Amino acid sequence: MAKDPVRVLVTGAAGQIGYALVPMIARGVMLGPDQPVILHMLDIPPAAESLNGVKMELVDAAFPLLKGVVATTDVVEACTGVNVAVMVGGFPRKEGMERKDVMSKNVSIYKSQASALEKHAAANCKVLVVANPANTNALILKEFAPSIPEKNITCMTRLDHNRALGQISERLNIQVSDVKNVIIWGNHSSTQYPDVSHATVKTQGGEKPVKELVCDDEWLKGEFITTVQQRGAAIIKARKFSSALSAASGACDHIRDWVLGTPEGTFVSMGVYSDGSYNVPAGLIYSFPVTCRNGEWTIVQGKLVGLDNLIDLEPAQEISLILKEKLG
Ligand code: NAX
Repeated sequence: MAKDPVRVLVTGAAGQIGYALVPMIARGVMLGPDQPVILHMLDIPPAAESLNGVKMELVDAAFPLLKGVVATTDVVEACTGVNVAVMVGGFPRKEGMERKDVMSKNVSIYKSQASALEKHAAANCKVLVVANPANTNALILKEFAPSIPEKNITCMTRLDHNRALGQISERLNIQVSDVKNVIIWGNHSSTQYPDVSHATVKTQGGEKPVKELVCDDEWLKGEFITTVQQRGAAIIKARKFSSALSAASGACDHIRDWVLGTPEGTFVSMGVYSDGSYNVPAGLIYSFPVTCRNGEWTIVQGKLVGLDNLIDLEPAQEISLILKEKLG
């Protein structure tokens, strides 16, 4: 029997990532090849015409799994009944802007979207924040949607995770699908810590540690880390636009693994609400290694090797400052 459609919200759907992401969702890349979907696309009024163009293209693509499209600039209409929300829209940091100014703009955006989700989304809606600063935006959303369970609000570090897998596969000249269990710790920013201490490569006889195969600690502790941390800037330099197809693909991977589960023996990186694991203060949205089963993520314990300065309090400090300013 055909499954009931799942409603997936993409905010900022007329933007670059949105344009790459919506066809992936409509093709079943996010929720599986037998899962019908109804796309809800939200953008702001200046982008309404462009958003309508995206809707027209979705119609023209005749995706068999796509059972409906809502394209709107009304946040309530966009959020009504959604089971999955991918928050890509936000105010981008422009030249000369302080981080604090961007945050302030995003507080207003995330406040209204959080309350619309809280009031109108389906019960147990899963939220993925992609828009930067992703960890902090997720925390703002959580702050303004207190009735959404904290386990349902996450942010994306899967692109960084996938970038780390890609770098290892290039270095060893092997298939990326044979590499697993890298970890992105912390923030989706240049302060993140990509870690291969537990990463392995599938070999004919079983599995081998990445560290043993790479056999170059200097590279693993140096160039590998900075390449992953600064990959976004390298893409902008090369393409003149920021990462879009890889970000869209990372968002699909994040939701797919969360909803459908991680393969046995594999963990992935997700920005999730800290329960105090690894001494990361409870309540921060922080990227940890997680496994997923039955639609729930669990932080994998005991994976910290030789890292002392893991905790990056930037989002916590930012949000308290901004909330203080906003709420008095
Ligand atoms: P674009 O500027 O192409 O698109 C953003 C879209 O959001 C625009 O269409 C804009 O009109 C819309 N928007 C603005 N305010 C909105 C609001 N209040 N409600 C709904 N829509 C709104 O940016 P794009 O390249 O698509 O990137 C989107 C976000 O993803 C940015 O914040 C970017 O920094 C972030 N990224 C996050 C990544 C991650 O790994 N977490 C990686 C890629 C990307 O840089």
